[in-house]
Amino acid sequence: MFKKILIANRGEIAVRILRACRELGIRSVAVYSEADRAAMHVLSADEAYPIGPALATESYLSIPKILQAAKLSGADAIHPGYGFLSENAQFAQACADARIKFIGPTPAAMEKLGSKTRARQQMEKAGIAVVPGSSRGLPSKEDAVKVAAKIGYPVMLKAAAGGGGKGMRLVQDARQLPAAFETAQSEALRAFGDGEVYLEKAILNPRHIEMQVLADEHGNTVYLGERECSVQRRHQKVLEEAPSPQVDPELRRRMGEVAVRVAQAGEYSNAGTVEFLVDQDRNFYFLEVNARLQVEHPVTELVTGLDLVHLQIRIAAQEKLPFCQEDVRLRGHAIECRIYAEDPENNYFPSPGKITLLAEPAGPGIRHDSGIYEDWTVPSEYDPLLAKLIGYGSDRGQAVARLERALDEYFVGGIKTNISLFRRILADADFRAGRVDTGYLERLLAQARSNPDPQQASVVAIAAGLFAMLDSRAAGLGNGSKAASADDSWSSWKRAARFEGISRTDLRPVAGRGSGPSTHSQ
Ligand code: MV4
Repeated sequence: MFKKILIANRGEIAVRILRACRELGIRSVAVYSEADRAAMHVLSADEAYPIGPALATESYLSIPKILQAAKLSGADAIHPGYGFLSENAQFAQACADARIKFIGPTPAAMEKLGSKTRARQQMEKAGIAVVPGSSRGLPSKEDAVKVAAKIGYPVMLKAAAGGGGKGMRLVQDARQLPAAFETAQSEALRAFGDGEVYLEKAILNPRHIEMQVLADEHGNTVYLGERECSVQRRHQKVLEEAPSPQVDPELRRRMGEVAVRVAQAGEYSNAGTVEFLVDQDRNFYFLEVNARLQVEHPVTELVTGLDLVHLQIRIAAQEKLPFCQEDVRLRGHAIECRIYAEDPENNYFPSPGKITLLAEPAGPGIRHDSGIYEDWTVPSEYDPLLAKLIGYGSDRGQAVARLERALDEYFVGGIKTNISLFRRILADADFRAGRVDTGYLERLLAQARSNPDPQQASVVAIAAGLFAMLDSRAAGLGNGSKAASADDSWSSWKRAARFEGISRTDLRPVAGRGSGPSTHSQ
């Protein structure tokens, strides 16, 4: 087993991986940019090394800087997390050259699956259903028009080097195609340094369902069930759940078996995700492989009872999978809310800044994977994901109820967050019925725009009144206690206000205030 692992990442995922290292008795090494000196992952690691300026290309994305920190610290393995260098085959190769184990698939597998046209060719050879389309780069717009006529409109123009919707274009008819081809090609060249584009038939209102796979370095591959990821906006996932309310055991088995064949065709090892598009008739098509641990991995952990990061580390240490497919059992239901520093009032624009107040949810069936703490300043340089709130229950209804309860306990002060969005989603009839596709969230938000919350103005007025009262109480004027007995529906505002008032005046929130220390020990 490894003695020391360097985590080439930041934020909540770095903290998640550090915890796994601690549990396995492995020393952990954090790396940090100038913007992250005081970040949570730096505070919780055994050791931490600075790797340069805030700009990611000069720190978290710099292969030489990361490898230098690995050598200085004597780490024998690197966990890349997600994003940054996690799917960079060159980085995986550079680790191998430096005799440091990269915790992930081999550079060859990453290369094979990194190009979408290459991946499609592999899968076609293995007899796996891909979305109908071309599996080679299109040399010219004339070729594109020819191929599109054969596939039938509407079509999707995609960059071979793209992924996650970047460089993708929906084309309705032949007249639009030449111009779309030109822009897609130059965009792809600029964004990925590779202008290769190809065509797929467009699947309308698809659902995005992905299958978790795990493969050891001895040829054993299993699937761990699916995640429903359709609740997203502009290719940013917002909420994910396992299992998908739209997948029955038979469909799960078929998708799982295809996902295992995809992994085997790609000579894949370690943890990976096979993405599918599912159409309105429940046909599913292979889309791409995400060759990394994903943000939403906790929902799979909760319904399988497995620790994916432990397993990644054990696989990288050449251990065999400690179970087989028949041993994998799904139990209960888990839903993850991605908590972002974003302003719901300003089109969910990033909202970094200092966290002046933080009340974190806990309790039965709640997992909170976070990379933040009170008084820390969320830097503006990186993805604004703050934390993930995951609710687990014996069924979907209980998972939803626990999440709603936890959202009421949750308060982040000083910055804007998207927490309110989850109250809306969890209360929505379509969501509760499991009727979600990739257009779901845009529809919900459009509905909210044309139909704003009539209580919003009252919430603002009540909050302003409350804070004014608490301020006067803190200053020793008047009696603010009456303010706290407003309508029940503002309970989290009341709690936050009370909390803030108490911390400001340094009183303790216990009964028998002023009568000496409490004798309770639980
Ligand atoms: C598609 C598609 C429809 N037809 N491909 C977007 C992200 C990338 N991984 C693939 N994406 C799509 N590919 C064909 N042939 C629709 C999408 C798509 C989508 C996919 C997954 C999750 C959200 C999405 C939102 C819009 C479009």
